[in-house]
Amino acid sequence: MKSWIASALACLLALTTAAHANNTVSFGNIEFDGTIGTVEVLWTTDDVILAGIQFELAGASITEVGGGLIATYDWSVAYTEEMVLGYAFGIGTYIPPQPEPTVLLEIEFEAVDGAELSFQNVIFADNLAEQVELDATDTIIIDACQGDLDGDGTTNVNDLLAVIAAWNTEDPNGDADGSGYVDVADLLVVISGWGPC
Ligand SMILES: [Ca+2]
Ligand SMILES: [Ca+2]
Repeated sequence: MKSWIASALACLLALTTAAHANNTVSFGNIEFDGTIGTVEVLWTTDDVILAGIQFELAGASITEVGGGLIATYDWSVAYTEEMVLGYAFGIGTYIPPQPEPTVLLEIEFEAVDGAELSFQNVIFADNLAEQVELDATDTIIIDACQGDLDGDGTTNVNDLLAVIAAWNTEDPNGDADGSGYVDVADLLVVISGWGPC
């Protein structure tokens, strides 16, 4: 009897873990000038039909919310400095599954340089008004001087060379996005941050 329960629990756990892996809330592109910025919130799911969202953004004060799928599907949106609330107002406005990470909405914010953004108290509901199991553990460090690897206050060819010198290694001197590895993503960070800051 006990082993039956154990295997049933193990099976349930496996199913739950799979469900977590399917549905993800994460950060996309970010722009930040030292005091104000914009960040994309991405949504990925294989099978959830989304009807409502609620979450808090830690690390910044929200000043505006819009764009993305919630604009495309004409959702009702409300927000405070900390929290975003959005919901479909009619059956035809549910957001269908998004197998690839897709911009759910964009947040304009005020924050201090170097702050870490994260999601808190994330509640996503499907078309049956049931809470969706999801992974919202992504975090992002906001950096007013993106790509400035040598810290001289400007992102230029020296930073590009730092990436190339550390290519395909774990050398932090070339790791512009802080991923722990130096690859094409770091090149893109340097290029997008090009210029004085
Ligand atoms: Ca530099
Ligand atoms: Ca990297």
